[in-house]
Amino acid sequence: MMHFKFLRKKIFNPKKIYVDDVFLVSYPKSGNTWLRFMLAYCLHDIESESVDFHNIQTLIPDIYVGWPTNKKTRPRIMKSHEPYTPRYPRVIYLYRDGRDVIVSYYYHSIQRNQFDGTLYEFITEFNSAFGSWGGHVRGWLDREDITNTYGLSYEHLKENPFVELSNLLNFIGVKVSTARIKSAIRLSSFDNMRSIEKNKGLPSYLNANNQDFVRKGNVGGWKTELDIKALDSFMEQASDTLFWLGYK
Ligand code: PPS
Repeated sequence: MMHFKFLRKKIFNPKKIYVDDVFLVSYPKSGNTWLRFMLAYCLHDIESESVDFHNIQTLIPDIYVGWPTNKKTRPRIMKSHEPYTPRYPRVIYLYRDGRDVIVSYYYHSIQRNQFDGTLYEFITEFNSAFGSWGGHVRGWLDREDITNTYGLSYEHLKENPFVELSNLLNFIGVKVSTARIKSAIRLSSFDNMRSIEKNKGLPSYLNANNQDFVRKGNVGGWKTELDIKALDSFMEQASDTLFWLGYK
């Protein structure tokens, strides 16, 4: 039985790309929105009181929602889920433990009625428009010349956000004060983003039957979600990449 709807393949034709453009790339559900919020606070003077799920599209646009319209702000930073493409001049690649990603992606797909089976069935049957988790990570990070690519992990960001964000801003080539970085981290905490979601809501393209977008934000949540069969099946597909990235 087929448990998923075939999703339209998101082949994306970028408009004009500048040499200093930065693409914030990740496999779905790797924490991209959280990093977008932190970068938005660091790089933009936010006139309203907070970054929210509506104005983030103007600040750090998601390319599937719309190409940047603000021509003045450079470098531009844009969110993408594309599998490896040589067209992006500079890339921040955010990765997360594939076992947590697959659990998060499962709930995301269930909430959006893109899938209606079990987690095991999701792992064995789901056909993401962006390919497999392992293939995506290897495509972006396992290359000989990755000098234009800065890789960082969700787990390290959680563990040491100040150091990770400071290094990332160096890669982008912008100077941001310590106070501003600290406040970006605080304002983008899980609890704050959750209340922003509750108070200001989600745009329709993110809203999924009124389920939480800022869901759990756990490291290692997979341990209580994946049964042996589902875990074995995921490890069969992805253990080489998990171990290559240093996950246990
Ligand atoms: S998407 O739909 O691909 O853009 O999703 P993405 O933003 O990449 O990832 C969603 C997961 O990130 C969690 N999240 C956070 N974690 C930590 N801190 C903060 N502030 C935060 N905000 C969102 C979100 O809950 C999703 O993970 P899960 O495991 O489902 O909770």
